[in-house]
Amino acid sequence: MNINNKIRKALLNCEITIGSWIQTGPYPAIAEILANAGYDWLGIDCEHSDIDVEGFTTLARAMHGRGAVPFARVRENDTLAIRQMLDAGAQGIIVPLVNTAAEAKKAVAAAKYPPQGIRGFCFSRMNNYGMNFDDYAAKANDNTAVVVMIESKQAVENIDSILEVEGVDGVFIGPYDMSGSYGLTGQTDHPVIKEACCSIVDACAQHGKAAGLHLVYPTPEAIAKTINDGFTFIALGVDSVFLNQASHTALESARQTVAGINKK
Ligand code: 3PY
Ligand code: MG
Repeated sequence: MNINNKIRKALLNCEITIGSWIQTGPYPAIAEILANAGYDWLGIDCEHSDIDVEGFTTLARAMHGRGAVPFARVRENDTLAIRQMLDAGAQGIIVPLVNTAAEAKKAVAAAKYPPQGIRGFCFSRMNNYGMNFDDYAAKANDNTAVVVMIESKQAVENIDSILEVEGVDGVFIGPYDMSGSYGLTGQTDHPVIKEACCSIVDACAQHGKAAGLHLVYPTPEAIAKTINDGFTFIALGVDSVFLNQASHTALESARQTVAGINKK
């Protein structure tokens, strides 16, 4: 295997990588800002946003040459959705709501060319519109990362069989869907959810596969805990959350200062 994709290599070696998440839309400045910040990878969310294939392509172009590897969180576990994102420039896919080994196999098959899978061959952005067809076709399976999302009680129950699927490079926990599936919507710190997350990390360690977590609110304490717990594929924040928090904090501090001046 000759792997050039630094994030797939890190996933297979269970080495820590730090990514972030784009959800606001297909705005190239956001991709440039986050890539320039130095994140190892960026998850472009095509499940919970209006980012379509064209939007993904725009963001992947903005990231090009800036070091951050583009991952697509595809809109669903769908063969065409996965194929189109890979053709557009995704070097990894993050597949939501994978609950069974059969669903994990379907995701891997969509992402890999025959004989390993059923990805269709064609000229696309990824092979420089056909100019690098042979080279890309020969190396793509080794260089395409497949991460499946574990975000339901059913997936937690099936974690061993999901991790046994060849071609699953790692898993990524969606804490919000996970909490919802246990009837604890939004309570991502609830002991039941924490226990589920621990059982996933343990299973990953047993199967030698990478465990990932989306830290939507990446406080220093949460980051330290995530790393100490054994997660290696870590997404920090969401572009919208960064903007929300920084804008609210700045305004709040200005309002307090003005109130202090007016009191005098
Ligand atoms: C979730 O929390 O369900 C997510 O999908 C976050 O990425
Ligand atoms: Mg989710």
